[in-house]
Amino acid sequence: MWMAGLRFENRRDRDAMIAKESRIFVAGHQGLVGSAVLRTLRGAGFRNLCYSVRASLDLRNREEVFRYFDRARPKGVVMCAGRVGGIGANQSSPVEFMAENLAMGTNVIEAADHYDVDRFVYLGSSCIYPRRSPQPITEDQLLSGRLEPTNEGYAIAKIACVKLCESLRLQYGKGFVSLMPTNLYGPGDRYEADSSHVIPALLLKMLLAKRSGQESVSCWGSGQPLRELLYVDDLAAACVLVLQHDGGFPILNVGSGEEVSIHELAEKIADVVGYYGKLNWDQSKPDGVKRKLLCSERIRSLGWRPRTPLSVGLKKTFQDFQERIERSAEMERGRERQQGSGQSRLVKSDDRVV
Ligand code: GFB
Repeated sequence: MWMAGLRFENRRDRDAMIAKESRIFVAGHQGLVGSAVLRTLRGAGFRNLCYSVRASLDLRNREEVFRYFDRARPKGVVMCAGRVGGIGANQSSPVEFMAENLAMGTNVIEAADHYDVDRFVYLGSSCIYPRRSPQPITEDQLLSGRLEPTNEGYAIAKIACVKLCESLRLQYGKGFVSLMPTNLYGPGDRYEADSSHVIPALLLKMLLAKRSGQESVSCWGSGQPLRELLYVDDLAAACVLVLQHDGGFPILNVGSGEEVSIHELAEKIADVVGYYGKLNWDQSKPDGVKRKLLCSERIRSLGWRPRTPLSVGLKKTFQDFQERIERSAEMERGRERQQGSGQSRLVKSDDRVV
């Protein structure tokens, strides 16, 4: 249970207002979450957004991060940057998942504290909870048991940053909040057969199999684990909500409440893709945690609700994937041009790339 008595004891930045004119730094704006946060902020009328491409700002480099904050002076930060990947990538590269996420997280949190931002939203993950947590998982189960081994490195980095945010809040009254999203999917994901999360990996494998007339697709594990899935724009709405309004909690779970077995999910994906071949379950691949359903009562008490059912979200995601494939040649040329100019393709005239 979070220490309710301390909640407003040190009240200061937590009461600060984040106006639509306030400058907001979206760290990791080209990723799945960051691009959704940028879209949602724009849709909500925020007009003073800033972000930077990796070529000009390496978040693993403390000096670069501090220099960036010194120039940009944001009032709010949404920290979406990180090394992310599915169960395969986590298992094969624990060093990179732990070290890079620790470096990026602590650099950005420390710089945000040093330059006195009013509101900081850190993105954690449901995998930071113990692997045998009672379900649905409440926020107070953090650090109450052993972690899931397939993503221990990533989880430890995230836990350190969540705790740093919480400590800044408790010790100095800072407006730092961590959101703990469940498994995410949506437009702008990364599509790689071996290192993506389950939805982009299966969309990719099934689309390729359909196009080449392949009779079967290899799915990982037993298909038995359950996953709660959340469309990324729904998470972005939660980020914007807590950016504007501090609800008084240091950690808030964000889940859809919609749980499916991986087996059922694979069938839904096959349906969306229109792939009618066989699904082979490769049990030499890991299942990961059996279940991780979040209790999202806290964020719901602030008025947030998930808006996108899985059936709708999967269709939108696949549509985005197909459009991206069709545009890929053009995008590749565009990316080369942007790298030349040091700017992101998401840059709009009223945003600043500082
Ligand atoms: O999405 P996923 O990699 O995330 O895997 P986790 C979810 C489930 O889908 C696992 C199964 O049981 C996989 O075995 N699966 C079936 C597949 N076919 C595939 C496939 O082709 N690719 C993938 N990737 N999975 C991650 C963590 O775990 O969750 C991260 O490793 C992060 O750290 C993320 O926290 C949210 O839920 O297992």
